[in-house]
Parts: sequence; structure tokens; C-alpha cells
Amino acid sequence: MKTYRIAVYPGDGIGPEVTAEAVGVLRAVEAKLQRFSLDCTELPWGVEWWRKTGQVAPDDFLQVLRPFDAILLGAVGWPAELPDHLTLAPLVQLRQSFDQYACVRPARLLPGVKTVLAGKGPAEIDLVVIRENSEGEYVNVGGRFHVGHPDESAVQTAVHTRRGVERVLRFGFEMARSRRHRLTMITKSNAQRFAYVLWDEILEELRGQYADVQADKQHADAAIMNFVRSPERFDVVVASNLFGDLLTDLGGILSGGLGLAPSSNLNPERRYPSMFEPVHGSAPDIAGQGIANPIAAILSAAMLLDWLGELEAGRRIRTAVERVLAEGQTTPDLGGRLTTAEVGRRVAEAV
Ligand code: GGG
Repeated sequence: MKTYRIAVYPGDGIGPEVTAEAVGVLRAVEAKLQRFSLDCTELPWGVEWWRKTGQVAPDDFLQVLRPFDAILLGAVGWPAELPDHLTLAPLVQLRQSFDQYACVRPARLLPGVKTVLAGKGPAEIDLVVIRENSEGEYVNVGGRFHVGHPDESAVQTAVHTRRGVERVLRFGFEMARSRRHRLTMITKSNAQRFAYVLWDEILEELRGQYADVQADKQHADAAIMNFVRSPERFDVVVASNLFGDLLTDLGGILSGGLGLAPSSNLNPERRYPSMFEPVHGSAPDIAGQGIANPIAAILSAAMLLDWLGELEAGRRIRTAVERVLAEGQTTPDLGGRLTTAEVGRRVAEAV
């Protein structure tokens, strides 16, 4: 029987609560199928670790994570004690160092779940955003000078490479081939004339190699409007790091709420472990109350199993989630009365 080594990084706020349920569901599917075993190691990093050591994660955290087959992350951030850019730093470093350049964030409205959009249902809301995850607006390039003076300044530089743009677009084209053969690239090339014009040019170069995919492009402002006005126009959406982040919070809300939105950070060449995490953050306002929705974390665990090749296991989890949601067994964010642990248990039982 194959054994997978899984690093579990619950993080801060509601991260530990939702991650515990995701691990519970992983255990349930492992026990049910008896086809693989999971060797899970929990890593107590985040604000709690910082309270004890003065660091959010140890200096060697990348070396610690490197041997694992996959990483399951909860959420990071506890702004009352530590600025978000410090708690987020290991997450961004992880994505970049492990070359997890394809961040896959599906936004699919499941049956029985309400969307904020009037007149739209599961047939209209089924898209996937591929967020470039290794460079763009998230590179740590820039600086501040005259700090503390009236003329203090800050420079933050984005870096978009031909290699980085091309590989994420190719990943999007390939995914479009497995779906509805549509790809929409999101930039702001009318105003940002260097980087996003490079994106435009690379799309034109690749288009001919994927003639079976209908590829178009939209500026980010129009795309935001169109996500709301006509989500059915989108199938696979490819966007830069920052635009992808913005669009996927919106995608989460369109598909019922951020408590349902999973994601994966993939290194498609499998040279490094890939990472799976809910799109949502640490939600300090509801942390510790036992009401956070664990479904996004559970669906992220299903994506993890898919990535490891355990497709039957991933499918079972998704089917169980759909059943539980269709029966209205939900946390308060979706109008139900169940706790985080109760929803996790129902999904585990349905597996
Ligand atoms: N689930 C991971 C998490 O806590 N994300 C919070 C967040 O703000 N992430 C920023 C990003 O993904 O760029």
C-alpha cells in the first residue's frame, strides 16, 4: 500500500479549526478505501510559533517541508498581534521557492447552495481561475527610503518573465482542453504597458498551438464586472498573481461563499511538493467560535488527493460534500446551525 507524507500547516485564526476537519475527512476516506495510507505531520507555525520564538516559521522551514508529498495549509494571519505581511511571508515564500506557479481556484456553484447573483444557478457558475503564483506583483522587490520622514517613499516592483507567463498560459490552455475549451486572460494592458503587453503578446504567440481553445482577453476592470454580470461566459481564466487573488475572492462569493472555495498551488513538474489551501484567510472575527465553514478546507484536501493520483478518494470527498450541502447541513454562513466539527463529521460519515 502506498504511503503519502502530508505536511499539515494549520496556521492561524480559523485555520486550525477547518484543517482539523479536513484531516478528519482524509482519515475517513483513507479508512474507507484501504488503498493508501497518510502519514500526516502537523507543523505548529504561525502566530503561536512567533509568540514563542519571535519567528512565524523556523529558518529552515523550506527544508523541513521539502521531503513531503504534499502540504495542507489552513490560513495565516492574526493582525491584532502581527502585521499580515509578516504572517503571510512564509506562504508566499513557499509558493515561490517550490515553484508552485499554477494556483488553481475553481468557482463552481454546487446544487442546493445559494449564490448572491439573482437568476444564476449551477449551470451558469462553473469556472476555474488559474492564478500565476510564482512572480508578478508578489515578488519581494522594492524598498522604502526616508522612513519616518515626511517625504517617505516606497517602491514595489512587479516582475513578469516570458517563461513565467508562457508556462502558466500553457497550463491554462491544457486545462481548457479538459473543460469547455474556453480561456480568458485577464490583464490591464491598456494602462500597464510593459508587463501586461508582454502577456498579450505571449497569448497571441500561443493561440495557434491551441486552435481548439477559444481564447480571449479582458482588462481586469471589465472582468470583474463580467464575473458578476455573466459568469457563464467564463470557463478557464488565467490571471497574474494579484489579479488572480482578487478574482478568486469574487469567484468564491459567486459560488456560495468563501467558506466553500478550495485551491491548490501546483508545481506541475512535481519537482517540489504542491500545497493545498482554502482561498479564505484566518477570519479572526470568528476564530475559536466553532462556526467556521470547513468545506473549503475539505475540498482542498480532495484536490490534494487528486494531485497524488487518488482520484477515487478525491471524487468520494466531493460527492460527500455535495450530499451534505444539498441536505442543508451547513454552518451559519450558509444559513445552517451546525458547528465546524459537526459539518466535518457529516462529510466524513458521507464519505
Ligand atoms: N488560506 C490561506 C490564507 O490564509 N490566505 C490568506 C491570504 O490573504 N492570502 C493571500 C494570498 O493568497 O495571496
